[in-house]
Amino acid sequence: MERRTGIIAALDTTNALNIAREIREYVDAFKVNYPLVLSEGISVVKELSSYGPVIADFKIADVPHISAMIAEIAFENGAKAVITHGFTGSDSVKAVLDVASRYNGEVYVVTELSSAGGQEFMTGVAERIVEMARNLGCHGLIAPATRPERIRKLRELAGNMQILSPGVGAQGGKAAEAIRAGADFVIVGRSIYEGNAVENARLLAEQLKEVI
Ligand code: O7E
Repeated sequence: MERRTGIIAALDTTNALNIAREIREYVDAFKVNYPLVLSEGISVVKELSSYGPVIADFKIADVPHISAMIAEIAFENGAKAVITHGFTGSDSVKAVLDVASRYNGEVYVVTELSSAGGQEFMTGVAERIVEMARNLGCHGLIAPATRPERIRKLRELAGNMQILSPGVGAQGGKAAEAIRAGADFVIVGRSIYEGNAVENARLLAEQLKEVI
């Protein structure tokens, strides 16, 4: 993912297209999650692509042939990247990567969720997930802005992979701190789209200029 502002907008809102059009100068990509795609349909991925690269966050976590089918649908609808879980094991992640390579697309692997529950099981295997993702040639990782010390640790193991970090603002994480800990991008939802999205995105981009 090419970095300019370091911000990826998580558009978990029904007003996504309008917001994307208004904030595109302040963000590097848009992330599309289930609340949006299940209410608007898959065509929203293509529509959003006209405003910037789209990361299809379909949290792929299935057996390889189904994981591949999900990735195929994301890429054939214009996604630039997909997010897959890593706990599925290497066969499913590899199936997603094989599809991505046909589209020149990118694959980001979830390490541990930014929520408190992410520590119950996922923290215990996150390092192994990073190692698997790196060995397979994945493009990047998702790691929690709510726990910068974990970003720092996972960064050491990540090699050239990029780190995308959610959990900023509404979940308590701090954008600049996540970047300083080793994240390449922050993923930000409510702190942008709730209230004045343009002003929120502009201020965040301004703030991140110092650390990018
Ligand atoms: O808290 P917000 O409003 O800034 O939204 C955060 C977004 O990042 C939301 O779309 C959520 O699904 C996503 N996210 C996390 O919040 N935490 C994680 O650990 C991982 C993700 C994510 O995008 O990865 C896919 C599972």
